[in-house]
Amino acid sequence: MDTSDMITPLKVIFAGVPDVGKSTLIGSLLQHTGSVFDDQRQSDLAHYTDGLQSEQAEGRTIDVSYRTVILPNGYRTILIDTPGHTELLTNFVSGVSGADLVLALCSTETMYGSSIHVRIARDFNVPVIRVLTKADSIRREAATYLQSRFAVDSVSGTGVPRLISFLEHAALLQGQQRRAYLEEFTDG
Ligand SMILES: Nc1nc2c(ncn2[C@@H]2O[C@H](COP(=O)(O)OP(=O)(O)OP(=O)(O)O)[C@@H](O)[C@H]2O)c(=O)[nH]1
Ligand SMILES: [Mg+2]
Repeated sequence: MDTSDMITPLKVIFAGVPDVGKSTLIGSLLQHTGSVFDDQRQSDLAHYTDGLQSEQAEGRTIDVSYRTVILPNGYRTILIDTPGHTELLTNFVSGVSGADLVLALCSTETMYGSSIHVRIARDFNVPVIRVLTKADSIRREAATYLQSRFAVDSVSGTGVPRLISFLEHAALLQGQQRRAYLEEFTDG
């Protein structure tokens, strides 16, 4: 039996400026949790959520999209991809309401560029946790400098299992316990 049947799934929204790696990280999480069948595997990790022809041609997310993942501990999480481009910010707003958690992605290229998304998330009273992407190419100190709780390289998979463990723990908690756990990791 799916142990998450009686539990509200953890809803995680991925936020950040264009090209920071939101769609690619979701693709990496899908692959690392065994959520894709062999005949569905994509060579470009972003294509699991960027399904539209125009999204793949332009290499950018347009539609908010949702992917349900059964985590290794049997609990369920819903990963929500959003567009980074500011002209599509209304799509981000529609996704953030009702989310348990915002993962605010940053990289050494973008620095604090996702602050507009962070501000919106705070307006909706959703906990925000910073994740450094493209982390293989930088020194460990940069993660500290950028105040990110997690550092991943979605392409090589570095740091992704640790992020999955964190999501597993959050997903098995409910209500206020889940909220309190997430707030422990919240930045500032
Ligand atoms: N090496 C490396 N490349 C990455 C990583 N994350 C993303 N990329 C690359 O960065 C580019 C942009 O990644 P996307 O996942 O499409 O970025 P996005 O944040 O979804 O962009 P928008 O949908 O336009 O907002 C792609 O070429 C990815 O392969 C990473 O962790 N490591
Ligand atoms: Mg994208």
